[in-house]
Amino acid sequence: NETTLLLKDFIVEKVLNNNSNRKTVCIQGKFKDKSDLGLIILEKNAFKENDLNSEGYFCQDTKLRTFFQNDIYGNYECYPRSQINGVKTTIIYPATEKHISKYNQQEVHIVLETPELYEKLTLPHLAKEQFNLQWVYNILEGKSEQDRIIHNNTSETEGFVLLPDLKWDGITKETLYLLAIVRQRGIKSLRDLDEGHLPLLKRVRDEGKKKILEKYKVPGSQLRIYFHYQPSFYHLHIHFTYLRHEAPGIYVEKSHLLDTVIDNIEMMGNYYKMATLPFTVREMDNIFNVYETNGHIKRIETNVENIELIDK
Ligand code: M7G
Repeated sequence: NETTLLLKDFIVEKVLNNNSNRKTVCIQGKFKDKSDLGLIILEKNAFKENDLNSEGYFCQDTKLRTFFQNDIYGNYECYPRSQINGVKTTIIYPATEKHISKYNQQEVHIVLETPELYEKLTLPHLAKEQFNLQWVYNILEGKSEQDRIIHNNTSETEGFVLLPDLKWDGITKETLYLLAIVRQRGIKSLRDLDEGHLPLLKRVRDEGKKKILEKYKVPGSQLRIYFHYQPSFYHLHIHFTYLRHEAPGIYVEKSHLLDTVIDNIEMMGNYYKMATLPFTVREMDNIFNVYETNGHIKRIETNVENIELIDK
């Protein structure tokens, strides 16, 4: 499936999400002569401090278009040379319905998942429907992204791979984002963790911090190290982001700091088997239907008359 996809062959069908704050846009479309749907995610890059000099923005090739000049105030659009003006681009092809739903802007709700609801509703749903983990296995088995790996612990029980996340270019320190993927298979998420996993979790934390300090000169005290619940991919992995960077998905309703997780398990070995874990669901997700059918959540009525009634 390693065919080359060209942007010039992309036929836009729908803009799923256009976030002016994050300067990202997600577009659904088709590639010429291909029948499957594709997704393209474009993101304007953060400024690199290395580019703020006479070889970067302030070089001869930079063009300025003047909007206006008024007294001491000048307003322009700047066109730097193309190498520093790149747009981070992610292509997902072929994209499934689940990918499209993931990137669609839509109503979100919080569900309180008790251990009983996890067993009864979430788990059977996961067994039926989840994202394919092939990309994870490709990394662990040495088939993809091998040149990006920055640390590889090959122990069967405590081993993991540390590498730049898909969302990071691997260079710009300002937006540092790495992922630790554990080697052990079958640990689906935070929910599965217990005292048996403490050595693994501590190893990921300590070795991860050490490698990131060595390679990127970011100390452990400036790293946000966390799990997502629910994750998109049910093979245990841990996110490492730069504290200064407001990375996507660091919201309280989705993130659990690794240090807190370790501490909770140390106090109570089966903490995550007993805890009620909140998580967010979007109305387009199939799991929303599962929780809705069982009476745990209600869809927002978009009908204007209904909204007026609720307000009164
Ligand atoms: P998650 O918490 O399961 O889901 O994290 P999220 O996407 O809702 O955060 C999975 C993480 O893996 C995300 O941060 C993704 O950006 C990252 N990721 C996903 N894929 C398909 C890849 C990939 O192919 N390579 C790498 N390096 N990272 C990926």
